[in-house]
Amino acid sequence: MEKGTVLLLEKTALKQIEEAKSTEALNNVKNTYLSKKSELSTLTSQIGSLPVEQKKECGQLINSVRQAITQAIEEKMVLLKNQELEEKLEKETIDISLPGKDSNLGSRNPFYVIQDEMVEIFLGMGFEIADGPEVETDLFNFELLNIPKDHPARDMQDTFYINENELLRTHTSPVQARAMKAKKGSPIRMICPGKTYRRDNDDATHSHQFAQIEGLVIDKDINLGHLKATLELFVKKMFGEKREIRLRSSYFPFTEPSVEVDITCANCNGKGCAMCKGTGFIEILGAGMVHPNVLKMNGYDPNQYSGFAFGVGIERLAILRYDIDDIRKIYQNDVRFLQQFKKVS
Ligand code: FA5
Repeated sequence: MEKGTVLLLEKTALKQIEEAKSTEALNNVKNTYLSKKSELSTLTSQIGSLPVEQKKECGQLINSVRQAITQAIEEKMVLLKNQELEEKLEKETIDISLPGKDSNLGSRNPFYVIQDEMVEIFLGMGFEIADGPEVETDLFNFELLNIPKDHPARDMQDTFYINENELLRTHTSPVQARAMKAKKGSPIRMICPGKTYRRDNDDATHSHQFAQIEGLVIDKDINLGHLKATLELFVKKMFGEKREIRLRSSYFPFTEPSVEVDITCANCNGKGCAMCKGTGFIEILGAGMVHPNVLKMNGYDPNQYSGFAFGVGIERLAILRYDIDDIRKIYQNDVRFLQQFKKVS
C-alpha cells in the first residue's frame, strides 16, 4: 500500500469537500469517500494481508485520513445547512405591500333589514317577542280567533292543508291565542314576526308565502287611541316624521271594531299618483280592538280587560321603503337585485 496514494486520496477528498456547494453535493462526496464501497474501505480491508511491520503504520494512516475526511464533512455540512436555510427563508419572505385578494362580500336581503328594523322599533316601545308554529292547528288559526268552521271569512284565507286539522298558518294571529293561553289572564304586550302562507295567486304585491309581524296588547282600559298612537309612532320611526296614517273601518272576525291602516304615499306626498292609485294613501296593515269573544275563549274577562292587535306584512313594507316594483324579487335570490342593498344592510 502506497502511503502517497492514501495522502493523495485525502487531499482530493478535502478539496472536493471544500468545493461542495450544496448538502446534496456534500452527501455525494461523503458517499464516495466514506461508504463501504469507497476506496478507503477497500484499503482498510487490505490491511490484514500486509506484512506485520506495515500493518500498524498503514492502519493508523488510514484511520487518521478517515477522521480528517469525516470531520471536514461534518463541519461543512453545518455550514451548508445554515446557508441553505437562509436562502430558503429569503425566498419565502412575504411581501406585505402586495394588494390582497378581494373577497366578494354579500349583502343582507332587504326583507331581513326591514324585519330587524321593525322588531327594533317595537322592542323600544316595550313589546316582547313571542313565537308560534308555522304548521298550525285549525283551532288556533281559526276557531280561537272567532272564525268557526262555517264562517265565510275562511274564504279570504285559504291555505295549504296538511290534514283536516293541520295547515300552514294564514297569518300570525294564531300567536295571539297562544300568547293569551300562556299568559293566563295577565297583561300582554307582544309582537310575533313569522312566515305565513296563503293560496293566493302570486303577483307584484302578493306571494303565496310572505311574512307578518303580529302585535297584541292586552291590559285594563286599553282603547282605540292606544292602537292609533302606537301605529303612528311606528310609521313615523319607519318612514319619517312627515308620514301620516289613516284608519279606515274594516272587518276581521277577531277584532271589533276593525280597521285597515294606510300611510300617505311617499311618491306623491298624499296628492294622488299611479302608485297609490290616485288615493294618496297606501295600505300597510290590518288591526282592531280584540273581539270580546276572543278574549273570553282565551281566558280573559272582557269586562275587566280590553286590548288591540295588528298584523303587518313585512314584504309590503320592504317594497314601499325601497320602491321595489315586484314583491317576488325578494325571494328570487338574484344577486343583481340583492347587491343594491349593500349600503343599507
Ligand atoms: C290579516 O292577516 C290579519 N291577521 C291582520 C290583523 C291582525 C287584523 C290583528 C286585526 C288584528 P290581512 O289579510 O289584511 O290581515 O293581511 C295583513 C297584511 O299582510 C296585509 O296588509 C299585507 O301587508 C300582508 N299580506 C296579506 N296577504 C299577502 C300576500 N299574499 N303577499 C304578501 N303580503 C300579504
